Amino acid sequence: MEKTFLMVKPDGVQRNLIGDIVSRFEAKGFKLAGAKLMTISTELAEKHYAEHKERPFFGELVEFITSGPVFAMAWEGENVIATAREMMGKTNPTEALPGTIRGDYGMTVGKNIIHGSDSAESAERELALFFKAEELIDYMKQDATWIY
Ligand code: DAT
Ligand code: MG
Repeated sequence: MEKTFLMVKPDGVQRNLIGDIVSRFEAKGFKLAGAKLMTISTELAEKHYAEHKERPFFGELVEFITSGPVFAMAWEGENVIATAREMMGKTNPTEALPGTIRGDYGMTVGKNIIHGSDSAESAERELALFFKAEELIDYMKQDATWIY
């Protein structure tokens, strides 16, 4: 089953949104495969956001993501990568629709609450950056028969 990497950013943690965000993915029917509260080192932040290295906001982005604890998560389910991106809403919260996480809670692109992998390749790369293999739990949930 497909897995993605999601992360409540430092602003989401400070604004007490971990529970709400976890609830949304649980209620949708996705399965939590791993989670941890952690602080990101500059080195990890630079690796995670490597694709944006040349962008003018890269320095700010690394500073922000390392500025406080984040809640890193692995979620599993059919089409979870694309569906989680839809549930997050557009990168810029001013363009994100109501009902999405960024649309409901975000105000600026620099503090947009949540990260989510944008493709199968980035999901695999990011999950490996943030989780050891043994931190991703493979288990059955009874509700699967009522979801699929
Ligand atoms: P996403 O997080 O939706 O995948 P992205 O990968 O294009 O978006 O950018 C990564 C993060 O960088 C994004 O969540 C917030 C920040 N960012 C993107 N564009 C920005 C901009 N124009 N100014 C400031 N920060 C920006
Ligand atoms: Mg991205």
